[in-house]
Amino acid sequence: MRIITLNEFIIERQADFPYAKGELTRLLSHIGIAAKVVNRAVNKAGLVDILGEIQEFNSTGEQQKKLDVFANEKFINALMASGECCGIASEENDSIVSFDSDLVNDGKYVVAMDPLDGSSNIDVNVSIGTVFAIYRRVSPKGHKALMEDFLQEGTKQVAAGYIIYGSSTMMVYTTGRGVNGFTLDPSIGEFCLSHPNIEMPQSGIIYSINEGNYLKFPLGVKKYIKYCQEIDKQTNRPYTFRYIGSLVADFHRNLLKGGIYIYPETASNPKGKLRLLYECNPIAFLAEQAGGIATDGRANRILDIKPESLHQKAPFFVGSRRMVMQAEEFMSLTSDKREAEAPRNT
Ligand code: AHM
Ligand code: MG
Repeated sequence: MRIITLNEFIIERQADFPYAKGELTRLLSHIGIAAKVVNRAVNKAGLVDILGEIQEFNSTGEQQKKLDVFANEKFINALMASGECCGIASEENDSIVSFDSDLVNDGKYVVAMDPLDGSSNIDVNVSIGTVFAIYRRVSPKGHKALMEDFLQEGTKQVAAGYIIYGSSTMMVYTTGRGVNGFTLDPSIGEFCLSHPNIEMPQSGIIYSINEGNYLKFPLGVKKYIKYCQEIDKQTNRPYTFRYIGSLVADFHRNLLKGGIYIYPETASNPKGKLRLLYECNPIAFLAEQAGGIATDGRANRILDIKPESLHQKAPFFVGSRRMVMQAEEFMSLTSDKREAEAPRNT
């Protein structure tokens, strides 16, 4: 079988965009390089002094891990070196980072990212990931990137993807023409096409949600969870519960096997926990490109939400189309004040 490396693939795909000049190609391949550098650090994290916490706090006030900071630096450096990206927004930085040099001011893209998602899993050898969304800047070229370049709806993404540092390391991305996955072959140090044209099953048997928050969930979510647990041979229930606590890893599994991931609003977090710009939007773009859907649980498509601030959060329902629609139905038929008849089988 012919091996197709990530770089070969993105160069070949450039032909899909007749007016493309190779800028996005270069940007994606620099992301691939940073992914390899971070992967090396993740792999030997237990051996060197890179685990643990440092006394600094990120944009949302959480304590940063050393590996978060390391990954942030590596991705920023790679994006800057590509010359195609004029600024980044990262979970690890309070404000946008605008690169300021003649070379990068001409870059026509900005990148929003969570350099190391699933921070609570870093120290315990459980899968973590990097998530990124690429937007075309709206401010004029030749100047520093501005906030307005980042506050764009998810529908404006030109590319998005993630790297999962799991039992193997993979990069999965889309440029709006389907979703493709590449597995890092450590013997040659290259990402190789392993999952072409990924299609998410329309339905599945896996539900992923932090059930520890059950009491704080909206009634619709509580009822949906009970629905998942009911016995019904026709619809393969009870479903299987799987929750890693790394969005990338939970989504990756559901993408391949079929399933639903929910991080809803709760009483204490009325907007949920996940960040719209660099967690929900890229994952939603991938989900849609693979045939799935992503909503806020209130019938709003994630990709249509107009962001108002950099670290804005959104409730997130993502996964196999039929499962997300079913969960939406439970949400629409119940309100937190009144119990209503729950919908039955799809
Ligand atoms: P992080 O970016 O600080 O790691 O937080 C995001 C993570 C997601 O990867 C994961 O799905 C979720 O937070 C888990 O949150 P919880 O522990 O509340 O279930
Ligand atoms: Mg993080």
